[in-house]
Amino acid sequence: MASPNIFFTVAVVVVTAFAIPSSWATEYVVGDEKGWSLDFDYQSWAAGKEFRVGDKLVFKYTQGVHDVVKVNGTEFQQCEVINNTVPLRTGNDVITLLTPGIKWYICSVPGHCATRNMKLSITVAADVGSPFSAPGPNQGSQTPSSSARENAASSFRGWIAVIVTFLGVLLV
Ligand SMILES: *[C@@H]1O[C@H](CO)[C@@H](O)[C@H](O)[C@H]1NC(C)=O
Ligand SMILES: *[C@@H]1O[C@H](CO)[C@@H](O)[C@H](O)[C@H]1NC(C)=O
Ligand SMILES: [Cu+2]
Repeated sequence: MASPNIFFTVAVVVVTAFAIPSSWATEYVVGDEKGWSLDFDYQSWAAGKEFRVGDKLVFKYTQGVHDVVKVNGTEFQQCEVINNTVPLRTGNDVITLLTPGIKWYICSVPGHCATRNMKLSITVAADVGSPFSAPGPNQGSQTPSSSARENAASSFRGWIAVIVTFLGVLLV
């Protein structure tokens, strides 16, 4: 008959493996020190980054000067909010990336998107941090740095699992 401690250990390992990736979510300040502002190249800013489900975008700007609206591809192209989405206006708007796919954000102040480049489009990848999740469809196109990050994450989780299992065995 297996000891209840075995089940406890297995439960701890599983919970640990799931909990670690979410604690590694990244918070991106859009535009870094420039924030959400006029004439900044947000496409270049986004180009080298690997956005994942669970990560956060923070739009920083002077309240009342700009806003942030999540739009679709058409609205992004036309720099126009058609969908009467309520803009975010706090000056420190935090958006958690909840689903994978392409996301579009613009400033709805007239001219700011169309002529002053206040438009950001990013691609959010699925969170592949859990050892139990299947490889994402973007697996083949990953940059070396993100692969390295994942490998490091996997081996770190692996070691945590080994240590937790060892402690669990000691308890039995
Ligand atoms: C458009 O608005 C509808 C209803 O308010 C919402 O469900 C949908 O997600 C919006 N689409 C986009 C691209 O924001
Ligand atoms: C974007 O939203 C508008 C308004 O809801 C809609 O008319 C348009 O077809 C949408 N475009 C895409 C690509 O979903
Ligand atoms: Cu603006």
